[in-house]
Amino acid sequence: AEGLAGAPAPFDKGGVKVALVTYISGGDFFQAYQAGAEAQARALGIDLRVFPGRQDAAEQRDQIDQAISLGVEGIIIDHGLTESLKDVAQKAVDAGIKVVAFDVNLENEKIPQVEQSDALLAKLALEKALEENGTSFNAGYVYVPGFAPLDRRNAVWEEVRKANPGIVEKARWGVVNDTIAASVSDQTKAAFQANPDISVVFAPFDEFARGVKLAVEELGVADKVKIYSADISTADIQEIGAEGSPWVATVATNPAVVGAVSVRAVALLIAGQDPGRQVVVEPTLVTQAELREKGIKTIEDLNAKLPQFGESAAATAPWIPATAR
Ligand code: SR1
Repeated sequence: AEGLAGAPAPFDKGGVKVALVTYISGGDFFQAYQAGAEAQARALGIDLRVFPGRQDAAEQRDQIDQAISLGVEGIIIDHGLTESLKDVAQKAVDAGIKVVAFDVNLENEKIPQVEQSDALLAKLALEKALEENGTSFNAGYVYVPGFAPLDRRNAVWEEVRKANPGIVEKARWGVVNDTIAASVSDQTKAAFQANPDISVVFAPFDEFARGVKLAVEELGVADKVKIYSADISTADIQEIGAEGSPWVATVATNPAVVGAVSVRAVALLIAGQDPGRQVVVEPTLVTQAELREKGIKTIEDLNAKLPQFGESAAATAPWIPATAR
């Protein structure tokens, strides 16, 4: 194994084993997150073992056990459900393994939380919705409780609704499975058939937004609906920017940057350094109008045109090499 010159132990010798245990492995966000984590791991000489989740809580628990048995020095737990993970996460901590959580609350003060400032993300998306639609409209809302980022975004949705009684939530739907966009599309059709007067949909996950867009286009009501979301990918940029697209704004980080930050956070812990209890990557509002005006077609274009999108100062140290985005 290649050591990293000038790095603290054990990175000076190389070959540090870290596990990335995911809950959701499909979809653009999670693929880009993993690619960013792998790039940062390579730059640090980390031997990163990826355990792909299949939206299966029991399998994810089992994978954390496998990582413990493998003798890893760090584990990144990426999403999942608190109740099914907190005891096995504690088992890893008790075994002396450094653990970082991305978007899952493991109720453990030894485990730093990486997040995208979900409260700010939801606030920026909903401010844009209010700016464009006023404070009275019939809304659809896509939400699945139990996922930390969605729960944090939901808290803001509830506050905004309370502050604006003219916003009527006509229907709520959502699912996290292995075909999220297709399933949400089917649910959206049923919701719109029962509530044809919905004009705004808050869908704070790009797989949700993609499903809603597909459904309203198939129903022929895309010109009467506006979708506000979270997340972005090159495929999303094309969907948002397309002629007549109802998907008008999203608030997002670059998921590859979040993956890199997660690896840096666990590397700091392994080196005996403190990444902080909350490791936050700030999101950016991206509108359909801006994508069209600036001719942004890909994530690389976004990195170039919005510099704050393509990098984060979270969990950095002079000995940690930056990675190409
Ligand atoms: C089911 S949770 C989905 C969210 O996780 C990440 O935070 C992404 O932003 C995505 O929206």
